[in-house]
Amino acid sequence: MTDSKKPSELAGSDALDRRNHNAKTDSLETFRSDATGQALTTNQGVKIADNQNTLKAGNRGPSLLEDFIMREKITHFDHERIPERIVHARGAAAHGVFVSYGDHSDLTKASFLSAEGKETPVFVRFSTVQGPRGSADTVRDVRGFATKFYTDEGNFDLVGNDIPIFFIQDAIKFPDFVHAVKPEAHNEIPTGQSAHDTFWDFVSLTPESAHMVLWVMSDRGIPRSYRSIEGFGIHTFRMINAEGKSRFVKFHWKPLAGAYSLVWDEALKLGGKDPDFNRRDLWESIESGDYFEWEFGVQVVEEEDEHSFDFDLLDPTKIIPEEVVPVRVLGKMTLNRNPDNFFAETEQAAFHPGHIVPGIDFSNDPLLQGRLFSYTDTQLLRLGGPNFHEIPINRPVAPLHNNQRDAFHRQTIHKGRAPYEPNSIDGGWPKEAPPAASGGGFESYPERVEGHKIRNRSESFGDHFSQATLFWNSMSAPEKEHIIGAYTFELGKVERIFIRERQVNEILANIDLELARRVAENLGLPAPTAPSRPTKAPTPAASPALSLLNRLTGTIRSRKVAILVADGVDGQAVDAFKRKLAEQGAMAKLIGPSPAPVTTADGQTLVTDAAMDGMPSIAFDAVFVPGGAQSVEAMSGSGEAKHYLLEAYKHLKPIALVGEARQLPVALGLQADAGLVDGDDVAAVFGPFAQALAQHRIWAREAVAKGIPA
Ligand code: HDE
Repeated sequence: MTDSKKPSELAGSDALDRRNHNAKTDSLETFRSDATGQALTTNQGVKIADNQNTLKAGNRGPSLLEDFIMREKITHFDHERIPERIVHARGAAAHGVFVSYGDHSDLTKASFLSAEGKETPVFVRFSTVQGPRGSADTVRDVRGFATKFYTDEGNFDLVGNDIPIFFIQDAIKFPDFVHAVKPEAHNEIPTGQSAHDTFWDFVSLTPESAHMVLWVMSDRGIPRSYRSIEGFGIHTFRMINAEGKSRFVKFHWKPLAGAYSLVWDEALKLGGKDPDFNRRDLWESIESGDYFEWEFGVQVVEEEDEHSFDFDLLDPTKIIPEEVVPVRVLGKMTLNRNPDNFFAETEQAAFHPGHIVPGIDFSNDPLLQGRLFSYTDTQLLRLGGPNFHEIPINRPVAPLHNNQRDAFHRQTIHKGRAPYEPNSIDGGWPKEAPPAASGGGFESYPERVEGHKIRNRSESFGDHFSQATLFWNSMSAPEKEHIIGAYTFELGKVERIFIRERQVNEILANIDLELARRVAENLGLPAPTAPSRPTKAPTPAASPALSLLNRLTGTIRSRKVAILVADGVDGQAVDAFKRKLAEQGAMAKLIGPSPAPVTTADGQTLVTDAAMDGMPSIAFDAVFVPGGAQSVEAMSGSGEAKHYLLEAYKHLKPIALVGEARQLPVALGLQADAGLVDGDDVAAVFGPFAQALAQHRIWAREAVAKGIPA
């Protein structure tokens, strides 16, 4: 019998052991509550004898106001919801650990980067931007990637995204942008999507958004997994070492799993069939010990090189191509523990780009400067007052003492008598800590600043298109096709034709005329023949690091494979394939015609993980169909099974078939290619199958289907 584990079994002792082991860096232990073996009580600690019935005047009589137990319970329930985040409402999070690869004190005096092997606990929340808390995970959108490092010098929050630039250059435009991308004001449609008039109205009137919108229309807008996104701090920050030497840095997270995405049709279907697709993947992977990992790095620019680029380092709509300034890798983050409680941890987590530690500082990026105001302000409403830093998930592990007092939900009980500084009554404590090479107080970098008080945008922020052209030039042929498809889909949903036209003529034509022409033709609009304003060729002309096809690892680690089984299946082939996948760190699920177990050709019972309609092919990276005459015959006659394979094929996934299953592609009219691997047995197919899977998709198949260049 195959030893496949159902997800429910993952909550067993293995997962618990792992969780306990990974909790060694847990700073929240004293706040966690375990009710095992405990009596049910009120919030006042009074034990409750009857949790089924309200206190009544007689068996059939009215309820009594004096029932403090019922009133307390209902009142608490009535107040269970807090305002959701105005952006990034939909999210999922995990705990983990950051390990420094070395002593990086030449760059920064931040202690979490000061020694090889130094461990710092982290909490990371991933999110989409537009949709509300209950919206689908796989919509086309930017993904938030917010990391809280609980360093021994205080919390450092890196509140980034999976795209290295932003829609706007100045914080004052953020409410406009968000109002435009949120659902339409009159009918609150569409949920979680940018494919509507107000979004395209705004961005077509806002050329600085051109670069970012192009990224969102690329495959980056529909990541396959949180594990497969890159992360970016976007703004230029500073790192400062113990000698006070400051350098500009851009923060990067590089996924060790590689970066790869869904195809659009999959993303749409997953929105309905599994709206929790990304959060489920995060949760289940961690429970099964398959952790999410990233390397953390920085692009470093010397202060004297600030003006040596053809864009402004303070402009958040620009990248520094990695070929120009390579990423210096500083350490590794592993997410290895799921939260115990979604609300207490994920929902109450309060991130803030202004949470920095000595050795890190801001630049004057006007978007960042505005964010430094917004994040505290938003928590005041969302978390009900200025004591949100006392909520367990937000507490630093570093000691915290000051004279801030009182306000809603204060938890600390201060023993001192003199909540002011200076004081002599409490011996002057707590006292200022002067800056020091390490362990001292925070000191802002003494940047020289002078200027007139003006509302203006620097001219150096004026080129909105050349880096969009750079991104377009850097895409592979399939990626370009997907971008054209995405603009066509989204603009096709825009009702006002003049908005479609403006996006094509005044934005796309300035990025690339071929892109503009293809989208115009798809929309039935006249194709522009010239840019609407003078454009500048990008330097470099292309950046290979931008193409997802160059971000694959060449392995099949963490990939998920559906094994289709029915009564009479060749159980040995199932076992052999699963073993080979496990050897390479990939995961298999057994998918049957129904949730019931199936019987193998040699009479064994095979417990399945799900039925075909419960775990459709869109939940997997590839499909394997073992032989077994009876099993294959059942599949040949089943619409569900045929659809499973056709859909996997349509989504460009590798399909391996052995034994009798070799007849299925012919029966389904599937054209042979490098991703359709068949053979006599598992040994014959596994090699080419794994090779195809490591390429993520069979792009040539799409090219053939659409009659486009591969
Ligand atoms: Fe945010 N952003 N943002 N943002 N942002 C919020 O803070 C804001 C921006 C980002 O998982 C809010 O706690 C302004 C850029 C992430 O909890 C709010 C501006 C980047 C998250 C806010 C920006 C981000 C937020 C809403 C323009 C990438 C989710 C709830 C100046 C570097 C964090 C909250 C989490 C959340 C304001 C632009 C990333 C309203 C004013 C650029 C990942 O404070």
